[in-house]
Amino acid sequence: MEKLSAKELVEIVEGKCQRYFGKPYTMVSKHQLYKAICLTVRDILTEKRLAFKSRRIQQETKQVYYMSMEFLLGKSLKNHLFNLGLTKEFEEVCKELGTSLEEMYDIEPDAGLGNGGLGRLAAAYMESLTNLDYVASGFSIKYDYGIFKQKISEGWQLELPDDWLQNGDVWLSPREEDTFRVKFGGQLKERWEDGRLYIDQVNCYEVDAVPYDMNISGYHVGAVNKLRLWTAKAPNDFDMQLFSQGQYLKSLEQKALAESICKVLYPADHHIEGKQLRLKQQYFFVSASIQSIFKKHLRDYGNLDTLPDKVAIHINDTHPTLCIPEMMRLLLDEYGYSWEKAWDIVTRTVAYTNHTVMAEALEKWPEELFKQLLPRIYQIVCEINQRFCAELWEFYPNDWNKVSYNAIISYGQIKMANLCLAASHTINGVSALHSQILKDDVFHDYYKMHPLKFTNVTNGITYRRWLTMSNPGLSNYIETLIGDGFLKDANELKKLAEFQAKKEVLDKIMEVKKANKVALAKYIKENNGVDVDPNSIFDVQVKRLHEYKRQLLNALHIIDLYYRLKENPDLNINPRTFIFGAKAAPSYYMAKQIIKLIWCLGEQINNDPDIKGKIKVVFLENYRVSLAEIVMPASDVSEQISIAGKEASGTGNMKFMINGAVTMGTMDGANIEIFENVGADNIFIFGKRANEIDEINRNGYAPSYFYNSNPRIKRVIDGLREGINGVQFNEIADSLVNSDTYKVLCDFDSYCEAQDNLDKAYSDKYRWARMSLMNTAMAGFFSSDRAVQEYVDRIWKLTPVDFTKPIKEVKIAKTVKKTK
Ligand code: 26W
Repeated sequence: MEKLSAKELVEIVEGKCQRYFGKPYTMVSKHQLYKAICLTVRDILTEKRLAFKSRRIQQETKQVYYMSMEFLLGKSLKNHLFNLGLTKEFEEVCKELGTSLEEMYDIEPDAGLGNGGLGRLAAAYMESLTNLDYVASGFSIKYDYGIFKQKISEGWQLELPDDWLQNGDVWLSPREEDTFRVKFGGQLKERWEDGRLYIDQVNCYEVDAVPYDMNISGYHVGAVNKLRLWTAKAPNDFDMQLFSQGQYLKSLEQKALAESICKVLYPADHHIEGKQLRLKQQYFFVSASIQSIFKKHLRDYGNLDTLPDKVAIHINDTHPTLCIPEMMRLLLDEYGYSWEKAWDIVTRTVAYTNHTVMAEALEKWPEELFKQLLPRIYQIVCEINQRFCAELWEFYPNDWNKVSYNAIISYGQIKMANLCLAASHTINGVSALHSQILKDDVFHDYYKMHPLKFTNVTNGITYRRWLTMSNPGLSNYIETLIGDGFLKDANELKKLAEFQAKKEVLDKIMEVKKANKVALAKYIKENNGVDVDPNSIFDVQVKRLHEYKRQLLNALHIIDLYYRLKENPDLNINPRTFIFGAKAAPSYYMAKQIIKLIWCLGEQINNDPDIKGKIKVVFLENYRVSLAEIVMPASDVSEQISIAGKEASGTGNMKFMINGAVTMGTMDGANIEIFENVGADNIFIFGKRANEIDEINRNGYAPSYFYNSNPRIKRVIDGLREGINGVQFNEIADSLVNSDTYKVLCDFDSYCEAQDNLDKAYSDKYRWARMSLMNTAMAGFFSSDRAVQEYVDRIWKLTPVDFTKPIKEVKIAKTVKKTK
């Protein structure tokens, strides 16, 4: 496909304005212009995708379906243009049309269809699969409202709806012809016909799943993949009969009930609520997805026997687990397979990634609720469970505890992770440590039965977005040093290490960092009204708020430092700006208290003349992908301070690293691999190791000991009780002294010491710049292209589409021009 010139593109955009808004481009609003531009890009991508599809069909390429409740895409326009190599052309287009590309980028809302790491990872993997010419489709829900917008009012978090479809729907193309029906509730009726048993679900209520497709682009490649988002619709918009009888409201009820399914993304991570609506969401999207996968496979290959050879289905955490019994249901009930044959197909097709070891996040459903909502699926899960328990019993004879602990159904609960283990050919964790913990602890019993099923794939990030697009200053400079090879292969960043002793390079790196800090300082001034000094250390912790991530440890260190400065205003430290960003799950009381504490710290410290502006504290509202794109390039210090053993991987840590921030971290998740890549000289490690935490837990932990024996800890906790900015934080103080589940007090001294070391390192300008450079240089391993290749090799066994093979001319070529 030849590249369109700016002139041709202008014509197409003009055509879109006329067609969609009935006006010449000179008269449309900026929002309409934005839409016309996006629609143009969408058409270019769709044309490419169809050409890619023809190759896939001709080559009968195996493909992966990535099932995930969350895809945290962020903004798309900039990304697509970058990937297509059309940024310059569209800059010209915008100029011609009397606007700027930046202005267009600003209009686009973040597609916030995710909470945090798991959702962002799903988006990254779709993009990397595309970068590598693999065929992949993502499946999820088209939520009307994504992750809530966070407002901070006097330090308290408020949640506002995120109406992302307002300007975000331009990327979505409805595909009504691919609608599937999903059934809930009712009763089961058995029917024998032609010597075969059929199960009918009667008196159920039915919902139509209508797909909307989004293009996923890759960097300078021929591939374009798709993300399919399902929306729920009542089969009949409203019941005419009821309406005629005068029951107006009732006639609309069905519609409202159906549409409630995709209304909103659940905003809690690491804590399940067991709500019926969430179970409905899960079944809704996997049922539609599996039906769609089967239909396509039958169209392409004629029967489902070959499914495992041509299709890999990936379960992103347990949320899409129901695709296992749904596949069984279709194979048994619709396609007449025997149980054994159906199970063989399913178990050779599905694989599962675990993303958390937090017990409260491992999904369980009350058996009664499950049975009523999904009667046939329940039957099938019971059968899977029986067979699974028989296998457990054989391996652990007479060990009732082990059998019931590992069973899929026990004590009135259905445990999704255990169902995933039973059916998946491969199970992986997301960092070396996490995968080890799965084997040693969380899934230990099952691991002993099937050790070969377990593997590790350390997470990765879309480094072009985080480095080249978000930090053009650094990326362009890197290009002058090592060429542009790193844009295709992140490992080439290693070549930067050669320059670690070159002062002029280090000067330039720090100059770029400074410019990025000035930009962030401007953002902070505009949004928080706080003046921060771009010459101070920008020390940043941005991630979901959770006690295990220990934002509280960071806050306690700041309080301690503040008291030290009050005692001695001439304390010799580098000025520091502590920056936080974090959304709390709306029902997570303690998390909201911690946000309030951080906010109060800011109020008190930023307005205290005694400390001469040496430290400042800023809480950034509404942390999201597009804000991360401003924060990462401007950070000096990356706070990755979770209690060891609890952060499965972390991916923010990788984004900071590639932007040259130095990690202050525990030996947890992927921090360990960052440490291994960057070396001990270029990272600050502190705190108990995972095995030490285990030992402390075994021996019993008494946080009051630290309070009573450590005067600094005592002073800080007493300070919480006395009040920060006039607000007392007794509940936080109590929880620290009485339980301290996440061992904040135990790691406090070690953290403070590491912070002092960091301060010293920063005083040596070139030492710090070298550390920063080495972090960027060694970050290549954390590319999601590498991670996806590992999934392909170890789990999905895909081959890329071959672009060197000739292809028959595709009919749809040149549609872009025709539809202007
Ligand atoms: C409410 C149910 C629930 C439970 C868990 C919702 C969401 C989750 C996710 C598994 C939480 C999550 O995002 N985990 C993060 O996954 C990232 C990608 O692998 C890791 O880098 C993070 O360490 C992990 O916390």
